[in-house]
Amino acid sequence: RTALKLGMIPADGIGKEVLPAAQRVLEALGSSIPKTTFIPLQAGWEEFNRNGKALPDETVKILKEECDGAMFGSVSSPSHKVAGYSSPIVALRKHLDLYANVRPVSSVSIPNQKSYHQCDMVIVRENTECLYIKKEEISTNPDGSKKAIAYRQITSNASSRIGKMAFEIALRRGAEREAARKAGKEVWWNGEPKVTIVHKSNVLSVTDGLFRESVRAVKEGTDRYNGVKMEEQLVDSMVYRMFREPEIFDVAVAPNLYGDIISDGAAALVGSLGLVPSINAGDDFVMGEPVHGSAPDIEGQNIANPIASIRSAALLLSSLGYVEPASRINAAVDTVLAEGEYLTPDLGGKSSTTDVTDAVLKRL
Ligand code: NAD
Ligand code: K
Ligand code: MN
Repeated sequence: RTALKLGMIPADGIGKEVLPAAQRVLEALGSSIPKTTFIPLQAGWEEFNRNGKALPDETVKILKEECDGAMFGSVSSPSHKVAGYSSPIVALRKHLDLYANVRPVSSVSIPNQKSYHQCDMVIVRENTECLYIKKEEISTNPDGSKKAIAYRQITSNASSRIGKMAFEIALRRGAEREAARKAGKEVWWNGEPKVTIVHKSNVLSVTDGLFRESVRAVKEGTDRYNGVKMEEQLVDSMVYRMFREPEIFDVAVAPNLYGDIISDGAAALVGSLGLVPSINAGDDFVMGEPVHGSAPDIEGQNIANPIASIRSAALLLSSLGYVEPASRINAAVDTVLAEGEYLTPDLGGKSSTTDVTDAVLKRL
C-alpha cells in the first residue's frame, strides 16, 4: 500500500475523546506508515437522535468501498427499548462480517499502584451470534403476567471459525514467546500455548454443546495445533479462576455474551477498562475499538483514559501488517505507564486525556 484510508467512528460519550487521541498517535507515526487519510464517519445514539438512524447507510458504504480499516469509539445504547434504535456496533460487526473480537488483556507495571495479578491473556469473543442476534419476544399470559423469551443462536460455522482464530493466535503467541526467550528477554509464561474453551454446556448442552464440539474439532481435525494445549472451563468457574490465578490463561475462546462479560472482568484484573483494547476482525476487514463503553459518568471532562483506544490503533496497524510501528506505540504506552507520572484518575492519577496522549506522543 502507498496510502491508507481509515474510517473513524467516535460515536458517543468518551468515544469522542479517546478516538481523537488514537488518531493523533497514528498521525505522529509520520512516514513509518503509508500516508494515512482519516475519514470521519457517523454512528451512535446521538446520531440516531439527530437523523433517526444509529448506523447511517453512508457509513457502511464508505467503510466497505473506501476504507482499508477503521476505528470505533463507543456507543451510548439506552437500557430501555427505543423504537427504531438498534446498537450500531452490533450492526457494524454483522455488516462487515467482523466475526471475532480479539481482546488482549495484560498486566502493566505502574509505580505505587496496588499490585495486580500477573496476567497476559487474549480473550477471543465470537462476535456475530449467541444472544446478540437480538431475537426477543414478549407475550402476556391469561393472568396478565408477562413472559419474555430470547433466542440464542450458535452455529457450527461461526464456532469453528472463531475456534480456528483462537488456535492461530495461540500458535502465534507461542512463537513470539519462543523468539523473545531466544533473544534473552524475560518471558514469565513458560508453559505451552493453550486455548481455553469457555462454555456452560453442563446446562446448555445443545447450544454451548455445539460451540464446545465445534471448537474442539478445530484442533482434533489437524496436526497444525499439536503444540497447542486445549482445555475447557465452565463460564462461572472461568470467572473464579481468572480472579484467583489469571496467570494460568493464555488464549480463551468464548461465545459472544460470555466473552463480553469475562473481558470486562479481566479488565478489572489489570487495573482499568481504560487500558484494554480490541479489534473486531473478519477475513476482509478490521476495526479497532476500546473494550469500554461510552462512560457517561465521566464524559465531557477530558479525564477518560485514552490508552485502550491508542492500543486499539496499534492492534489495527499490526493486523494491517505494520507490526513495527504498532510496537512503537505499545512501547511508548508502556513507558508512560511505567513512569507513572501521567495517569488518568481511573489509574489513581490526576492527568487528563490530553496529558496522557501528549506523554505517549513524546515517547513515540
Ligand atoms: P462503560 O464501559 O462505559 O463504563 C464502565 C465503568 O468504567 C465506568 O465507571 C466508566 O467511567 C469506566 N471507564 C470506562 N472506560 C473508561 C476509560 N477509558 N477511562 C476511564 N474510565 C473508564 O460501561 P457502562 O457504564 O456499563 O455503559 C455505558 C454505556 O456504554 C451504555 O450505554 C452501554 O450500552 C455502552 N457500551 C458500549 C459499548 C461499545 O461501544 N462497544 C460497550 C460497552 C458499553
Ligand atoms: K467500545
Ligand atoms: Mn462489553
